[in-house]
Amino acid sequence: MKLIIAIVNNDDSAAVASMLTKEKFGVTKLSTTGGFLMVGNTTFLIGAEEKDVPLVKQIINDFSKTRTHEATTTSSYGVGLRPDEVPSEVRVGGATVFVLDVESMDRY
Ligand code: 2BA
Repeated sequence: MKLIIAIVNNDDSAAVASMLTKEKFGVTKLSTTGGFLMVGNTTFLIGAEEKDVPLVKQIINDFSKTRTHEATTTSSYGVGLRPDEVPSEVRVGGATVFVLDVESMDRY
């Protein structure tokens, strides 16, 4: 079994969750914040059999769009916009996906 951790743009999270659950995958959604831009994103935890990992990745890929986001030189410090700052565009996502081995999964 594998644990898929997928960080997805908030705007795509409803469609990703909907398609994954439609395909009968178990999904947990966490509200998270990117450490660089300090804006909200969504992290999915998905426990799946190894044979199903390509389908899970495909769904995430199909429903996660790449976007540009305005960042500032202080974005990475989480201190927000200052009046003298020059914003610049940062390319974000589709999705960032990790696949981990799972030793066991139990429901009590
Ligand atoms: P953020 O950390 O807010 O990063 C948003 C975007 O800013 C990134 O898009 C990337 O284009 C840029 N960026 C991030 N760190 C940077 C840095 N140190 N210098 C310059 N530009 C930087 P993505 O790569 O698509 O990442 C989207 C979100 O996925 C991230 O939001 C973070 O929440 C997560 N993420 C990405 N890589 C990760 C990793 N290796 N480990 C954990 N989470 C990760």
